[in-house]
Amino acid sequence: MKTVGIIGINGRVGQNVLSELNKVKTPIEIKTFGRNDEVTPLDIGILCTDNPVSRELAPKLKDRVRFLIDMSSEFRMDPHVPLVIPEINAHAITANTHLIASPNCTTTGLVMSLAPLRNFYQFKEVFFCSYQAISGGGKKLLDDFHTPGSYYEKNCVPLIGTLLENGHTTEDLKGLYETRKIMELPDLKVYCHTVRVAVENSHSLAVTLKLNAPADLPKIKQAWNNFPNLKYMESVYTPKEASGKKDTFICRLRQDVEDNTIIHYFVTFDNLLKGAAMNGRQIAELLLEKFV
Ligand code: 2RA
Repeated sequence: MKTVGIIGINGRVGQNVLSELNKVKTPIEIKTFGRNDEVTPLDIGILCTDNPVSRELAPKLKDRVRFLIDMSSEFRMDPHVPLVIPEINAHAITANTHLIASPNCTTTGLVMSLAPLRNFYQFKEVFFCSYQAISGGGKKLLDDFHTPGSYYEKNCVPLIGTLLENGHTTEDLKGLYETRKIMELPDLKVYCHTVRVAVENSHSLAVTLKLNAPADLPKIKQAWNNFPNLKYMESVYTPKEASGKKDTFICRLRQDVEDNTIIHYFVTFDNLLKGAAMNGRQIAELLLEKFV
């Protein structure tokens, strides 16, 4: 029996990955480990730990775990580690791959909307402003949010992650660098502004995209609807509806009033599912199908 292990089962990401792994159709034995437990040999290991723990554990697991999927941001920008969304760049994993990174949730929503259009257009520039749910900040932020008088109550806070000396935050820059890596467009101009909003679950993005040619709206909608786990909605669709669903939803597509090569649209998706645990499960399924 093929073995898939979760390392870091006691955290929220570990628990979410466990419920996702229970959906895998291929027969697998699921093993679970706390971050300090001795990990037994595995075909696939999923590290559901934060950056310092992933940094420490990944090298130690090399000899015992054939493929290691890391859910933290620790290795995402390592040029030797593929950063994978199976619908977009499954080809980045080969039989020789050992470590695979799963992307930031906000980046995931953006690239899911871009990938189906790359067959028809070149992207000149993309701008997004995020509306990120409290659940993306983990249990601590959720507890804070539910405490009366929380700063996040009835509020939106334009600072996620760490504020850097250049004025950007680590979350803003994930949107830039991870998008370039996943899309394999190292020069793509991505302008990001990330904001935490008083929404319990599901992230959203308002996106403006400049193409190399006039936008054909029906063709764009069709490309989105033909893409796996992505749906264009003709009516307004919000995080409330997206929560608990596997799909990434797009609505409000429109052409710019002055430049027909620019489109604007809104994306919403469950940050804990496609933005995290579901993507981890999909990477594991890809490995089971092709290499294990
Ligand atoms: C957030 N993108 O929403 C992050 C999750 N790691 O805070």
